[in-house]
Amino acid sequence: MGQAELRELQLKRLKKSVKTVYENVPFYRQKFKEAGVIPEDIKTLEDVRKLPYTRKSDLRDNYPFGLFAANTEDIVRIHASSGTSGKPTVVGYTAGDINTWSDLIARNLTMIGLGKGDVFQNSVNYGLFTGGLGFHYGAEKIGAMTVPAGTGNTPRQLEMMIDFGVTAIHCTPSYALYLAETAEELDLVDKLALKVACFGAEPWSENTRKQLEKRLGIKAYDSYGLSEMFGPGIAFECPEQDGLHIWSDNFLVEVLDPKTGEPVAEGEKGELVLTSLSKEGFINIRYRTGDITRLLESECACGRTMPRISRLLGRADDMLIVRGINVFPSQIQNVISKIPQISDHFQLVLDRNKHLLDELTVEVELEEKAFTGELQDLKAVQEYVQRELKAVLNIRTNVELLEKGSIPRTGGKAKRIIDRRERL
Ligand code: DLL
Repeated sequence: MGQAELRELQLKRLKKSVKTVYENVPFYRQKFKEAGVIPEDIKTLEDVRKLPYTRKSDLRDNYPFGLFAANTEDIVRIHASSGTSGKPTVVGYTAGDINTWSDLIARNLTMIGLGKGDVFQNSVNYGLFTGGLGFHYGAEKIGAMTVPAGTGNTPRQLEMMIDFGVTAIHCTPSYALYLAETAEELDLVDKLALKVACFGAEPWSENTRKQLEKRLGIKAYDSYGLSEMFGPGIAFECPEQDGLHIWSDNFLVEVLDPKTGEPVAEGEKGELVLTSLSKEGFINIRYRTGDITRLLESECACGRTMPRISRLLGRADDMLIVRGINVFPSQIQNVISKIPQISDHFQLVLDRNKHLLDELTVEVELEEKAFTGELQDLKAVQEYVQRELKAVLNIRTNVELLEKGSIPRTGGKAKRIIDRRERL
């Protein structure tokens, strides 16, 4: 689609999205009122900047269905995010949304040469996580034989891949590394018929791409998405592997300075802010994704006219992704500050174990009068802290008790996070 035509379509869809949320979602109507804006103020695409932002906390505050723009009886599916703090963030889809989303995934898979005759193994979680059903419907739409493998039991996954003649796989890049390791151990690599893989949902580097392509004999493509905008399928690499095409007929793309909210200069990095243009169930206006990227200005050698973003360059906030679960250091701080046996100083150490899984160690300092009540020795205190953290984070952490004063103090900001994980 040419630029003029695309902009015309975007504006038409933007006006519709804005009008729908204004009429159907009290949260948006209130926010628009506070910002002094009404749907009729949107006359050009640039007018999107008059609209207020939406953040993850808005979804939580309106849990579960408060931001839905369609009647709940028209919602045919929900998904929820993997976040750990408080309530999950819930998103809803109408039948039309499921169709649009499947089309988007189909578009991505077609772009990398998949279609009828391919056998597509979907090795991600099929629960509330959007990666499972999202990819599944898209893979069926292109006519691929789709294997809903889910996660776990890696030798069995490899057996299926060989027996079914799997040509394409979708999983997280960290799981792909584990799959490769297991295939090598079992001497199965030569028996695989894999051509391509789609990896996403967490950061991974060019080095990992090269490594996985070599070890598995595949071409590996980066896939970006987030639950608040359908799930996977938002941006995807073409065979050029030079940035991800972002489907801006469905999402209005802004890249802003996370601190000032001003658009960054052409090609500079900033926070990706997205507005839904084609959704019905849950329409998100100027959503602050927290993801840092940049818009690639040059035209893509593949000839597609949709804009491209670079692979993700980090996060605007300090969210950590530990084994696929979003962890905020502030949550850990909250737990720690409530336990009298330990001081408020802490450090988070992230490592990758021999199975390439993330290990989070929370280093804390023992207070002088630590042993009280039932907690009479180091082990009891350690297990107590571990339990308290698990209750909030939903993941197991290692807890290391240190002598008071061991964690470095600085006049400025404390360095809370030591990430020893090699960039995947
Ligand atoms: O992770 C959707 C998805 C599923 C994408 C399968 C790709 C494949 P959430 O659980 O809501 O949704 O997490 C979204 O994960 O804001 C990014 O910070 C991060 N993320 C997603 N894709 C990538 C990627 C799914 N390719 C959050 N590279 C996003 C780096 C990614 N980070």
